[in-house]
Amino acid sequence: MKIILLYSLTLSVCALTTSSAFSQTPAERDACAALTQVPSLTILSANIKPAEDGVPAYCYARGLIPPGIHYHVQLPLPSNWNRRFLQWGDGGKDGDLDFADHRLTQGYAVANSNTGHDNSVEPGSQFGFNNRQAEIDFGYRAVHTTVMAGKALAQQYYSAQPNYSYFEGCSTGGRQGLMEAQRYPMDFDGIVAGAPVNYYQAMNAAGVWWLQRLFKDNFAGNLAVDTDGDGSFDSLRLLDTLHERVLEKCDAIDGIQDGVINNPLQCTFAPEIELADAMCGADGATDRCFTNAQVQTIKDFYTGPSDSAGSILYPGKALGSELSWSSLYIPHAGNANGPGMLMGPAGDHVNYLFYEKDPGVVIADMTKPLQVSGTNAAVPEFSWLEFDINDLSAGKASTMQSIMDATDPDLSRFLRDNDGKLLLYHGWNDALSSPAATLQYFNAMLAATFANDQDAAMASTRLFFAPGMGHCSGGEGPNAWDKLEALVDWVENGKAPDSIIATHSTRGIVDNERLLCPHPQQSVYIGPAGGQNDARNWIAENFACRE
Ligand SMILES: [Ca+2]
Ligand SMILES: [Ca+2]
Ligand SMILES: [Ca+2]
Repeated sequence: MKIILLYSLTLSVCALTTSSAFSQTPAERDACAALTQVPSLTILSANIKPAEDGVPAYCYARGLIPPGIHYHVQLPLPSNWNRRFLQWGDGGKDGDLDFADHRLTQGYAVANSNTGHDNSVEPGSQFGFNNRQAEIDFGYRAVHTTVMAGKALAQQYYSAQPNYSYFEGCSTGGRQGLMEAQRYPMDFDGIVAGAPVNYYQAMNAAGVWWLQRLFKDNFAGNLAVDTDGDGSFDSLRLLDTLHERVLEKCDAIDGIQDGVINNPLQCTFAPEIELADAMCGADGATDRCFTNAQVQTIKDFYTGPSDSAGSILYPGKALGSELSWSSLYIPHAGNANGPGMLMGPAGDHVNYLFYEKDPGVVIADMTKPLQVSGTNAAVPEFSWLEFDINDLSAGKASTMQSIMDATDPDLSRFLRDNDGKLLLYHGWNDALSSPAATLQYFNAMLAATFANDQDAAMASTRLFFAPGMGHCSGGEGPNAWDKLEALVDWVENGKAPDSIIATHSTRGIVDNERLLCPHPQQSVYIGPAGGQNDARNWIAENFACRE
C-alpha cells in the first residue's frame, strides 16, 4: 500500500513540474476567451484560471441554458488534456456549481451545473414550489444539456472530440448517473453511480415517515434520551447500545470480528428478542434501557415504511447502520435536526417536490411537532407531520416520480446498444439512501436488460457493496478508493473490475483494508490461518472474492 502511495505521489509531482502553469501564451488566453463566441451557446465568461494550490492553470468557462441552468466547464490546457470528458455529479438538492479540481488535475475536461436553481436564493426543496420547469431541470434536463454544452465547448477548445466520456457521482449524483443511462444512453461510455437516490420520491417519503415515528406521541419513541429532564435530548447511549448488540449478533458471521458486517442480509436481529434483557422496568426510562415505544421505533427503522395495506414502500435500514441514524433522523442536542435545522434531506420535500400540485409552504418552525399548519394564511402552509405515506401508494407522487425517479430497469440502449459500462457502489451502513433499494434496482435491471443472464450482465455492469461504509463516504468499514479509476480501465482497456481495494483510515492511518467484490460475490479471508481477527492481516492480498 505504501509503495502505491509513493508511486502516485511521484506521478503527481511530475505532472506539476511539467505543467504549463506559468507559461500561458496570448494564444492560449485567446483560445479560451474565444469560447464566448461559440454559436448556439450562451457563454457568460471564459478565461484562464492561473495555477493554484497544486491545480494547474486551466480554461474556465461559465454558461447559461435557459431558463435557469447555470453550468461551468473546467478545461485543462490542451497539453494537459487526457482526451476525456467528465460530467461531475451533484449532491443533495444541489443548486450550485461544483468543482472537480482533482479530476481536472488528472487531465479531465469536467462539467457541472447548478441543476437549474440557485440554493442561495432557494435553499432545500424550495425551487420546486409551483415551478415545474425547475423540477424537470433538476430531475434530468440540466445534466443532459450540460453534457451537450460541455462537449461542444471541449470540441471548440481542443478542436477534437473527447475519446471517452464519463459520469461520476454519488447520492443525487448516483441518481443522475442512472437517469442518464435510462434517458440519454449515448451521453457516456461509462457511468459510476454511488449510493443512488433513484427511488427519489419513495426515499423522501420514507424519510418523513421515519421522522413521524420519532416525533409522534411527544417523542415517546425517540432513541435519544433527555437524561436530566431539561427538554433537550442529550444522550445517544441507546443507539450505541443497539449498535453493540447488532455487532454482537452479526459481526462474526463473515468470519472476522472487525466491527464490520460483510453482508447484513445474512443476519437476523429481532429487536424485541435481542433487547429483551435491556427493557426498562418500574424505575422508568433512562438512557440505559429501552421502552416499548423505542423498540417499536427500532423495528420501524429496520422494516421500513408501510402503507395501510401493509405494503413496504421503501426498504428499511440495514443492520449495522445504527450510528448513522442520529445525524439524519433522531432529534437530539447538537445534530442537524436541532431547532431551525430540521431534516435537511426530507423535511421540506413533501411541500415542494412530491405532489403534482404543491400543498403549501413549510410551517414556521418545523421542529414543533404539535404546531398546526396555517391553512388560513395568504400562502397555505403544510406540515410534514400531516404527510400521509398512503399518498405514495395511491399514486399522488406519480407526476414527480416520472420527473425525478430513475427506476427504469431497461438499460439495453446504454449497456447493450451503446456498449456502455455501469459501475454501481453502495455502502451497507448508508442510512439515507437504501443499499437494499440499489440491490432491488440492480436485480430488476438484470432481468429487464439481460434476461437474468448473469455472465452477460457482468460484462457491462457490476454492483459493489462496501460493508460498513456510510452515505458516499465515511463509516466503520473500508470506505475510500478512487471511484473512477476502475471504470476507466474497464471502458478503455476492457479490464472489468473483479475487485476494488478500499481502505478505512483513522487519523490518516490505514487500519482496515479490504477487497470490495462485485455482487453477489463476498470478500473472503484467505490470509494466515487463524489470523483473521488480527488487524495486521486486514490487507487486500489476504482476501479474495468468492461467491
Ligand atoms: Ca452542481
Ligand atoms: Ca412542486
Ligand atoms: Ca465482520
